[in-house]
Amino acid sequence: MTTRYSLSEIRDRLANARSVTVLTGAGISADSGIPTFRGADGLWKNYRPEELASPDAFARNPALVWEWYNWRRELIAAKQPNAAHTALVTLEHRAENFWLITQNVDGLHRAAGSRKLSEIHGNIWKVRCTQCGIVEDNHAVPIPIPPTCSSCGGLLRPHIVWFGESLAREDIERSLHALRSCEILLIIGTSGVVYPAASFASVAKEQGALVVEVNLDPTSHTSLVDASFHGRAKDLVPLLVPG
Ligand code: BV8
Ligand code: ZN
Repeated sequence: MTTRYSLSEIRDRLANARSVTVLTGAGISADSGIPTFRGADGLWKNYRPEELASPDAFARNPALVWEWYNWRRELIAAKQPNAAHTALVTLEHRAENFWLITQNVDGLHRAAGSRKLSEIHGNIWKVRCTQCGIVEDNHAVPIPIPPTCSSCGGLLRPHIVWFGESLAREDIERSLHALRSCEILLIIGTSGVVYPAASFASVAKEQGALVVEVNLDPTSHTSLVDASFHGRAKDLVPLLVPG
């Protein structure tokens, strides 16, 4: 653990902060049994991202991409939020200004009760029609392949931001507002590899926020943060935000 602040100092700062922003990645859901992207049990282990999480891959072979998402939907459907997700809901209710930016598409923050959030990479439980653009919730496990739009018959795709695709403008604007106005940015369970989310820590740092990281290992953020706590999110986040 490399930090200039003790865990209890950060806990007290979080308890008294008027405005808190949180950025999460796959590591917060690892404790719910969902594999991360780049770890030893990583989702990408058996595939290369460009093979599946890209518009070209989907154009080339939509059935293969849907098979991968069906496998993930089936895996996620059986998982529950963990104590770290729940602690962030407590923080959302406690802090006057709170916003959660998640890179995760698993929907566990929403399932835990988070409402002030941007799912900047989309949500695996939403589908979007490639023809008429309609976005719908879809919880079918498995979803029949190839899935078609109920209103126009067009091919449905996951409502997820793939590599090479831009994030939704309102998500970027809402995230930047939260990063530029927070007193504390808490970064939980992300390797800090994927842009533009990987640049969010410096946006907060530039305006003088206290930046705190919770991760199993050092990451690309570690050199920049004011406090870095190494351990499992489900163990550390409830210590930072006692119920
Ligand atoms: C875009 C959907 C504009 C798929 C995902 C510079 C600027 C802009 C873009 C780029 C740029 N450089 C490169 C790019 C392109 C690209 C990019 O960033 N590539 C990377 C690989 C270099 N970015 C994009 O394409 C983005 N689009 O910027 O639009 C544009 C348009 C055209 C051309 C250029 C730019 C879109 C990015 C979104 C991609 N979609 N997901 C799907 O999920 O099906 S990304 C994917 O990675 C997931 O969403 C995931 O959330 C995300 C980040 O990964 P992490 O969450 O950090 O997960 P990871 O496994 O890496 O790490 C887990 C961490 O948890 C580890 O640190 C581990 O130690 C820790 N951990 C594990 N267990 C625990 C734990 N911590 C605590 N407790 C535990 N128990
Ligand atoms: Zn349609």
